Formats: sequence, structure tokens, C-alpha cells
Amino acid sequence: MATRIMSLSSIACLLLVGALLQVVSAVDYDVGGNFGWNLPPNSTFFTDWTRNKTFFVGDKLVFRSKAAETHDVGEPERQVDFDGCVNPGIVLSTSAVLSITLDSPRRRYFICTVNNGSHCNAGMKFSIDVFLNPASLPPPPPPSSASSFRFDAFLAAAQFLLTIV
Ligand SMILES: [Cu+2]
Repeated sequence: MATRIMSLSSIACLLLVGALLQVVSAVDYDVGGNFGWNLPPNSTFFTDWTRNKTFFVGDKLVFRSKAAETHDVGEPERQVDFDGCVNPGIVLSTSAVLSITLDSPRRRYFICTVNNGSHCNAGMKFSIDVFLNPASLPPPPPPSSASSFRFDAFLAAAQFLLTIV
């Protein structure tokens, strides 16, 4: 019976940890927050939006534009093109909602190309650095006796909790 409780608690712990990792590992960002991907009130609006955010591989950028405005999303490859609002590469429409998954750790540039770069020059542009998610990195080397002891203690506590409820 004790063994059965032990294995149930272990499974419960693993499920809990798995659920937490899922939550941590992927975030959908609405670009510009509630304001969306629209003509901003000032030229640093979207750059300001990126501040204090850390973007990881697997996260998504969701571009939502007002029905009354026409915007798109281009991705220049170089800083100089981003600065000049030119050479956007493949341009994606935002006629509905556009979602871009951050697929690899690198710097990325996003601009609106509408009206020959005038939207971009008005501030519809931002760059981000995408990092590898620590949760997706390979597991650390075998646990030291200290950390495995801590895990054993955690399991024992979980088992105790299950037996008293
Ligand atoms: Cu635009």
C-alpha cells in the first residue's frame, strides 16, 4: 500500500512539474499589448513595448491590427535595413491575425512596410533577441547527493500529504 501511494505521489509530482514547464516554456505575446500592431502614438512605442521582456524559442508574436487600418509585417535581416525601413524580405499580411513563432535563438527585426516605409518610420518597428529557453536545455549533469536528497525529501513530504488527506 505504501508503495502504491509512493508511486501515485511520484506520478502526481511529475505531472505537476510537466504542467509548470509547459506554462513556462511558451508565451504568446500580443505585439503592442492592448494597443496592437497599429500606428503608434510615438516612434518608440514598440521598442518600449519590448523592454523588460525576454523572448525565448517557442514563444509567439501575435500581430493584431484594427480593421480600419492596413498593416503588414516584414522582416529585414540586417540592422541597417531595419534602421532605414528597407529590404523587408518576405512580407506577411495582417489582414486577420498574424502569429509568428520564434523558432531559433537570434536577433530578429520586424517592420510594417505599408506606404513605402512611412509606417515603419512612424514607429511600426522593433527588434528582439530570442534566447534558448532554459527549460528546453539538456538536463544538467547527474544530481549531487545533496540535490537528490532534497528530491527524496520532497517526495517524502508529498507522500506524507497524501497519507493524511
Ligand atoms: Cu503599418
